[in-house]
Amino acid sequence: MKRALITGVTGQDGSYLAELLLEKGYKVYGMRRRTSTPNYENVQHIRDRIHWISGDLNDLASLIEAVRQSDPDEVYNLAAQSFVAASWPQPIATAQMTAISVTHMLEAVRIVKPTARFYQASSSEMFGKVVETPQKESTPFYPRSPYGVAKVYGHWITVNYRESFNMFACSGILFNHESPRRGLEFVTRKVTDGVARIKLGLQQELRMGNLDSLRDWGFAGDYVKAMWLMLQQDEPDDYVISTGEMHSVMELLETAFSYVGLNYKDYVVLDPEFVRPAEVDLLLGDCTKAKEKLGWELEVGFKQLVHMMVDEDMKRVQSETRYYELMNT
Ligand code: NDP
Ligand code: GDR
Repeated sequence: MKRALITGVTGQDGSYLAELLLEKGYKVYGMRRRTSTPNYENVQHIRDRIHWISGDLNDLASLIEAVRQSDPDEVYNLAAQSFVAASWPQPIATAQMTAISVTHMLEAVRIVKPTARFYQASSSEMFGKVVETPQKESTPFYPRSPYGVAKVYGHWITVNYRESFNMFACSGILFNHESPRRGLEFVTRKVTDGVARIKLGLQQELRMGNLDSLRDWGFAGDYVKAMWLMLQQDEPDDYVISTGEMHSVMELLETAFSYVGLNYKDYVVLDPEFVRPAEVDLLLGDCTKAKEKLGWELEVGFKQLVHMMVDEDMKRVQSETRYYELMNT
């Protein structure tokens, strides 16, 4: 039985990856940090099948202990401060959790189990300002946020450990991927949750930032398969994972609102609070290498993804409403 350690297992990607590895018969160790109010929402359905280890990215001793306890064949380093907008008001915390923490994790693996295969969650946000389009593994980085800068560090330190210590370390440069488990502050989920609340009469408007930005949005369930595939190859390498299609935030709004018979123009209010100090105008990935070398294929397209997320948010908001009505009768 193969053993895997996942950091960030309670997040969107961690939950899909844990499901995938459990299906494949892995013994899955999930590292989670201590919080005053633990949140297992994304992994509730598999909570009993995960071996839980307490640890924090900022605490190297706890990471060493996590690797020692799990004795992993594969380590998936997904934990990070992952919200780009929060990286301006919290640039130092972001550097610690998204950049330096990668060295912590690599050191823990190098010291305790250097033969373990290592996956680093890198990001299309590293491409930032458009230098070349579509963006591929060889496209130079030009990050536009403290988050993007931190991810560039995480990417290069992973490459450096591979080249310095001969570790099997891979960096997956993943473009935006979404799901009903996406955090509520990210744009797709903010929109699908807003659509559900507006449709059900619980909210009157949706306050948004830059509607012109273009993103290459895929489904998280498809993307975690690529993470696994990267660690099954003969040689470690870095891969772009994307759909090769891009859509604007405006198209996202149109797709989500029209699905429930509404016109987004009647509800969307532009709010400077959600406009970023520097924007990544356009992200479009070329994942030819992943298709050819990993045999990776995506299954869920943009429209299907948005509809899936609206459906799930409609169900969730309806059941929350019923619950509060019951509590108040
Ligand atoms: P989420 O924000 O959903 O999950 C982040 C996870 O990291 C959570 O489990 C969180 O725990 C954990 N975490 C945060 N800080 C710490 C800490 N100090 N110690 C231990 N755990 C911590 O992110 P996603 O699942 O969307 O993304 C996974 C990774 O992939 C991230 O590194 C992200 O930057 C990267 N990425 C994501 C993309 C996307 O489109 N989703 C695209 C490219 C890269 P808690 O539940 O306690 O908050
Ligand atoms: P992003 O995702 O920054 O690409 O990072 P996000 O969904 O936050 O923003 C996408 C685009 O939408 C624009 N936008 C808004 N965004 C939010 N959150 N809220 C709004 O109201 C709003 N209005 C417009 C943004 O300006 C931006 O252009 C995600 C994260 O998952 C990262 O961790 C990951 O590395 C990258 O994707 C790839």
